Amino acid sequence: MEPSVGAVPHAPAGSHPYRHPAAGWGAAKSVTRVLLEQGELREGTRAILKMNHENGGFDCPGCAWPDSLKGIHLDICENGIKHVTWEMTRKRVGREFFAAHTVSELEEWSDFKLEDQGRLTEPLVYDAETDHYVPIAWKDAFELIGSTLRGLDSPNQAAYYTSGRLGNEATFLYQLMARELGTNNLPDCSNMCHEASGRALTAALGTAKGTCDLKDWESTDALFILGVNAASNAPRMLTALAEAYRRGAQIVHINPLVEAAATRTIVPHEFAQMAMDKATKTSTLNIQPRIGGDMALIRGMAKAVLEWAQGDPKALDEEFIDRHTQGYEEYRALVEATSWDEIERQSAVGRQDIVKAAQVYRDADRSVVCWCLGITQHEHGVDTIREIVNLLLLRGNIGREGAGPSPVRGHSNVQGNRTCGIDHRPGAEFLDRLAQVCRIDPPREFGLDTVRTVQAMHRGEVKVFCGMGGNFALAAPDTRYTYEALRNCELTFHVSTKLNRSHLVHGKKALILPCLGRTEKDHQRGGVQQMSVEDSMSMVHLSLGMKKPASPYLLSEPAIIAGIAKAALPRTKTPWDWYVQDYDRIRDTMAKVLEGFEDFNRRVRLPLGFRIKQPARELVFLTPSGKAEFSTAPLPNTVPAPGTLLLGTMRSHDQWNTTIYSDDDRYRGIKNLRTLVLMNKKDMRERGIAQFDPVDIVATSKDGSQRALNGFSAVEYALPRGCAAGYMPEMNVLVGIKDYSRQSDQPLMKNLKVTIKRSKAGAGPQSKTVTARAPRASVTAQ
Ligand SMILES: Nc1nc2c(c(=O)[nH]1)N[C@H]1C(S)=C(S)[C@@H](COP(=O)(O)OP(=O)(O)OC[C@H]3O[C@@H](n4cnc5c(=O)[nH]c(N)nc54)[C@H](O)[C@@H]3O)O[C@H]1N2
Ligand SMILES: Nc1nc2c(c(=O)[nH]1)N[C@H]1C(S)=C(S)[C@@H](COP(=O)(O)OP(=O)(O)OC[C@H]3O[C@@H](n4cnc5c(=O)[nH]c(N)nc54)[C@H](O)[C@@H]3O)O[C@H]1N2
Ligand SMILES: [Mo]
Repeated sequence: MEPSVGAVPHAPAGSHPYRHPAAGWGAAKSVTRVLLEQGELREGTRAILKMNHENGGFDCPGCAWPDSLKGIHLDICENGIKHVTWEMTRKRVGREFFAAHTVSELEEWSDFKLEDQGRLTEPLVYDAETDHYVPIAWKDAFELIGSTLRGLDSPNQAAYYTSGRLGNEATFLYQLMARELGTNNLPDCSNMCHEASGRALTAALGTAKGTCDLKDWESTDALFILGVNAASNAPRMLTALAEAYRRGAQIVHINPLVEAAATRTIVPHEFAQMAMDKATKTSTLNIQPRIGGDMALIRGMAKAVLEWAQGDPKALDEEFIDRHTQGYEEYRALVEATSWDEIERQSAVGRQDIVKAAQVYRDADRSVVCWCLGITQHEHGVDTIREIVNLLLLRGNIGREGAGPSPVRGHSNVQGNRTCGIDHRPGAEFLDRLAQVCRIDPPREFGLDTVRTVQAMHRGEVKVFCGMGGNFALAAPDTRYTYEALRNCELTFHVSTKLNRSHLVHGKKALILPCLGRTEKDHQRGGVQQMSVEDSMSMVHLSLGMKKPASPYLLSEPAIIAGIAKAALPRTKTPWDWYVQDYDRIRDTMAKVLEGFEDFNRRVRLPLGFRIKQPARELVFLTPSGKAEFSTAPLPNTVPAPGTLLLGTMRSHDQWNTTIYSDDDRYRGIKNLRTLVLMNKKDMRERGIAQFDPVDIVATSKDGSQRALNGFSAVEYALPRGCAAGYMPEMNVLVGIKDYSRQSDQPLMKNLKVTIKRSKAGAGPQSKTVTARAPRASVTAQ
């Protein structure tokens, strides 16, 4: 096969069906390779043994899946280990490196190579004259930020982004700083992942989060898993799926792609099984809707249940519906009025298969529905999640053990970030308590989310951008537009562990502020500090770093926030240094401000931490009607127009968001290729495209504007007709800035309307216009 495109030399690209179970030997091999490459075989292994432990260890920053309740000693997975090892690397990127390379030169480097230079070691400032980053003292860095912020006409000219790994205590200080400064401009990565879940669940149940915990997963009769690639992105879920299967529970996967977690697995911590290569099934039924067809599919399941209920009242939980819900009759009428033809057309799933899934649902006493980005990153994400809740309500699958909605979050503390105040649309009650306890006067008008921050920077209305973790330039939609927006800023600064693209796509002034990672010891005057995090199932627990910091000049995130706040707020009312000396003090304040955090310091030290109460779990619905509310949204039209395809962007197995570990995607059988587009065989044939042919992908935005990627390789894949898929962040160039959902404001990262054509001769995969990891070079906006 021809070598794939890319700025770095590539081995031949390949695509072969993956025939092995998820996890197991492939995972072990991949982990060993990363440990060796990062020079961390001994220390890395030691640290990994301490990860996710009840007492002591640090919380794995790899995903937001909860820790085992059963004291499993190795509650870890391949991708968690890779993620931690990436942070613990022995490699360092110090001042000599920055002296040797200009920023313009680094811009040509791949994202892999940038991060692979190792951990950042000291604060750096951009010197425009020489085009180099040069060392700067912490004090001077804070003063540069402080003076720029003080010089703004309005606090709303700055935006404070959070990527979801920031611990709860740092999060609280961060939002306090923004609000004491006078802005709610707190865009976060949630704006790109689960905003739809929060909005839908709040409207339906009065609670922005899922109601399930691991015990519910362990006792349910049926699990419905929608739009998540668990084997790669929440691998510890594999254990829960295998256990459910062994128990005899039904497991239904709903995904246009049959992902590895929808087949079988070797349970990650069961080494004896691994030695014998013994796999457990993780699915009892797989259904492949067309991209965006989930709402119709769920509506079909509800229709089947309501039809059965006519002869068998037990198909519904009428008592639950009467006592706890609002709007049932309207919903029933709507479902009756939705024809099977329409449901089949919109979901691209036959009635028989929908009925099969509905049967599983009807026959289960208790059902859990889990979802992730395959459901949220759509125009109608909120409506789809509300339809999921409708289905759950029909059989009283909320507020009892083994049942409920269970979104799986992304970043390890993205849920905690929201709980602790990162919200551009804060509630009045929260602001009132913040004002009272912290004696500040927080602004009441809503702030900017991710998309609106990019737009405001582009218009010059936001002049200062702070990235608290993450890699905004690559993670945000519309890469070219986002780059222009960041470059338009007066000042951009990032609190980071590793060098990434966002440091190179900078404002007139720019800073890189290196911080401690979660694996590292955080020494403050009051001793070694711990940070708390909240997982997808609302469990809050402490995380204790154990490694010597990568450099003596690193500061903790709370210390950096305090440094900025003191410089920007000369008359601050907040005792920043006092908080940083001892994080218990931050927690004591949080206990007074945040609902559910009473007695925080004591409860967070319990062996498994504590669970934040979910009122909906107790059948208390904080909705206008005081009941769980059915929704009655019409089915959207999701059928692609003739000649067009729906394209979803997603992660490969060997990547962590914008961090790419290799060009392989093991479970999908892809080797050495990221600039690809997965297509149905017939869709390829219809367009005269053969396996690995170079293709041009043109996305048409809501406003009619077009964006293109050229010379990507078409790869045949078993997805429904009319669908295509490829990787983020390379494909973010295709997502127009105005392509966000009017329901959730989330960019439509799973729902691009594209045409795909064979590239003209000469624009093949070797074409210099396409590089694997420098999307800027590959944009040809039309
Ligand atoms: N190793 C690793 N772990 C991670 C991450 C990582 O990058 N690497 N990222 C973390 C983050 S921040 C997040 S938010 C999560 C993301 O976790 P996922 O949600 O699993 O992320 P994606 O890779 O975007 O995959 C989305 C899945 O949705 C499916 N899908 C696409 N469109 C549709 C649709 O219309 N309907 C349905 N039913 N399915 C659809 C795709 O086939 C794919 O299986 O993972 C977290 N964990
Ligand atoms: N097309 C498309 N785009 C997407 C998505 C998609 O599915 N499709 N998914 C979206 C989603 S769900 C998300 S969450 C975003 C991800 O967006 P981000 O969260 O912004 O990106 P990451 O790649 O997770 O950030 C990696 C960087 O975080 C820094 N970092 C790592 N550890 C730490 C730490 O402990 N502290 C600090 N301060 N910094 C640290 C490192 O410098 C590293 O380079 O991307 C979004 N973009
Ligand atoms: Mo995410």
